[in-house]
Amino acid sequence: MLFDRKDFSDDILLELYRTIFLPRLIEEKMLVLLRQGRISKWFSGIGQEAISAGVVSALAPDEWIMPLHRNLGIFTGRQMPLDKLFLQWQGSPEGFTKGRERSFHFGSAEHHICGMISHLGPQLALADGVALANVLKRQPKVSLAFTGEGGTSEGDFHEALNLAAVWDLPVIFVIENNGYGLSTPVKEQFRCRRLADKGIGYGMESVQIDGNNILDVYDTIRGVRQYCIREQKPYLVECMTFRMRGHEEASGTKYIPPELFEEWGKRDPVISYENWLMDQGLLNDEKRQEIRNEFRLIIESAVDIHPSPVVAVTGKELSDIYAETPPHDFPILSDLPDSETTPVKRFIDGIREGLWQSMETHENLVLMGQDIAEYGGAFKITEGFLEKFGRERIRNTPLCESAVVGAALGLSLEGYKSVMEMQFADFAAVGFNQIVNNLAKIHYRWGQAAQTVIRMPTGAGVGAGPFHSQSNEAWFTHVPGLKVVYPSTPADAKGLMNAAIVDSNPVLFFEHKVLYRSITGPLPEHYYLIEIGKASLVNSGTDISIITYGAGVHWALSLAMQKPDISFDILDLRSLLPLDYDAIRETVLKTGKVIVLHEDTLTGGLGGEISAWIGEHCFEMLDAPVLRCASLDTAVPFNIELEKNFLANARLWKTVERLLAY
Ligand SMILES: Cc1ncc(C[n+]2csc(CCOP(=O)(O)OP(=O)(O)O)c2C)c(N)n1
Repeated sequence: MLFDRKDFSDDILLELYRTIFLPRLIEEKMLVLLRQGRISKWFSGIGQEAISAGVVSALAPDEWIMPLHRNLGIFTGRQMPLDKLFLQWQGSPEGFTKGRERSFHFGSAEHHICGMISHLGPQLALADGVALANVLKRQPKVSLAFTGEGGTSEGDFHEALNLAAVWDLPVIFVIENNGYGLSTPVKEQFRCRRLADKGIGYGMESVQIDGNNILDVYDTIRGVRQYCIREQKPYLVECMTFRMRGHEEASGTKYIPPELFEEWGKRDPVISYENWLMDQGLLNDEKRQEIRNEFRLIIESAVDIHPSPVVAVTGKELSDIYAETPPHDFPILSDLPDSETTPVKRFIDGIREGLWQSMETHENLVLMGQDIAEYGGAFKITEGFLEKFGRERIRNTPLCESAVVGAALGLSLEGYKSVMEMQFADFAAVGFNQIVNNLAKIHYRWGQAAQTVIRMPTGAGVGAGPFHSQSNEAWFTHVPGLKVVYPSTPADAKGLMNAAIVDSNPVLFFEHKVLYRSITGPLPEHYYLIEIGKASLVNSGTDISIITYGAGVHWALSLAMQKPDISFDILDLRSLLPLDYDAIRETVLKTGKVIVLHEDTLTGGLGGEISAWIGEHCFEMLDAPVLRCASLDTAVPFNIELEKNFLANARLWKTVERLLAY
């Protein structure tokens, strides 16, 4: 292997040796602990250490890195305390994740390392978000994300690279091409000659280098970093390397021809570099032994700290789901606005005013979405925003929902808030993984807040067919870590939008398209919040309770108008996660007869959950079974008559009659 020292000082060359050597020694220890049963799983990076060591040495310590499962050298290179790392790998409550996450699935804001989720590709777009924050702050910094060659087949790879190119983001994407994705060889993974060539397709500079040569990696990343900062552009680096052990320790290596181990064994990144340093007279046996002894001592003393024998279940599990929102003194609107003195506006105006005033209130708020800038968004909600707030904060996106949600999380790592507009709630399906696995779980996993709002124009009633009409809120109310709000009045839309933006957690904001221009109501002019998790009683009565949200509120109110002889207690939930159980209990207590009404389809809808809760907690208060009134268990049909028949409203009166008969 040829090493070119360029103008690197002796000190740098020796420091690089320490950076590549420590993870090798730790891994050797881990293999012993694995055999002893002290750890249960290990993904080895032996043979690939030059990449992590070179990368971490080339970046500034406060530049975010998104490592994967073979990047131990990133964690040690950022000086994470070894004792805590060992506790983490043993699943100890004293590790970085309180025993909640696996070996490398964690990060630390202090070390500017963002922990991976198992799905690999999604991490790439987080680097886009961090890079965007760096651009907005005018900070001369890069972010860097890793992927294996297997991960480059994921759509997330394409989305993240394309977004970085289109937005001119200073991100370094590093592919570790180690020949196999689990057992899948490269010839079954892709057809291009070199993965680096993919850069051309994105309009991005790229290079393929020897990933086993630490000086090549270090020098390349240093140069690429300067390029990205100078040109404000991304860069793709493909590092050729080889995985010397199984995918993980239990999975073996039978599928790899033995001669490959022999061939790559001669190119071992640690030993090759060590030998070169010896040849250069920078290292000798004595010095090498000295470093080895020093590291062994550190490793042994870290291993000696045994995890608490019993995983203490602290009772904090549920309370760690959400990040705490910092205290603030923004006005909270708790009473319904006075309809005499407050200007009456449309539902859509509530959303728009909320966004507008939030943009004025929070300088660190960015809006992102398809066609939201000049065009003003599919529903014209952000019309005029570009002129007022500028192109940096009002960002048109390419068609890439997954990458934009990922970028939102990346922005949040750097303290930015964001609102992403899903053009239609239906399209959240292609950003689903980022929402339910990355945004939702990050705080519980390693204590990182994800402050972002995703706007979800939802619902049927306009003959838009199966993919522009769905009610998919129940996809998300099932996911711990998310908040889900669903206003039905202009005032609630504004207050909940403002509250969602202030909140330190990921909030899905459902806005019913039919309500946009059909519903009006008093809309206070000032900036205010409405507390998330609080329902609103919109009609007080004694015969029957209708617990509902969104369009359901208006169906119920309209029925109450048509049937003045029946006394309806109508509860607008407003927040679906968390639910206001006190308000639910109160209405059940009042009437003893309950319908849960929603536009979402019946099976698996939120109505099932609420009915079950009432059954469990309010059984003695009931005079009849809780009935659910929901849409048909079909896709949303296009034809208007079919759609009317599909919607829950078609069966609301029948359901009321049935309940009254008890
Ligand atoms: C979305 C997804 N599909 C499948 C897997 C299972 N899996 C975990 S690692 C891996 C191989 C990844 O290969 P590569 O990206 O080349 O990285 P390497 O493990 O070689 O470092 C697979 C298939 C996964 N974690 N996530």
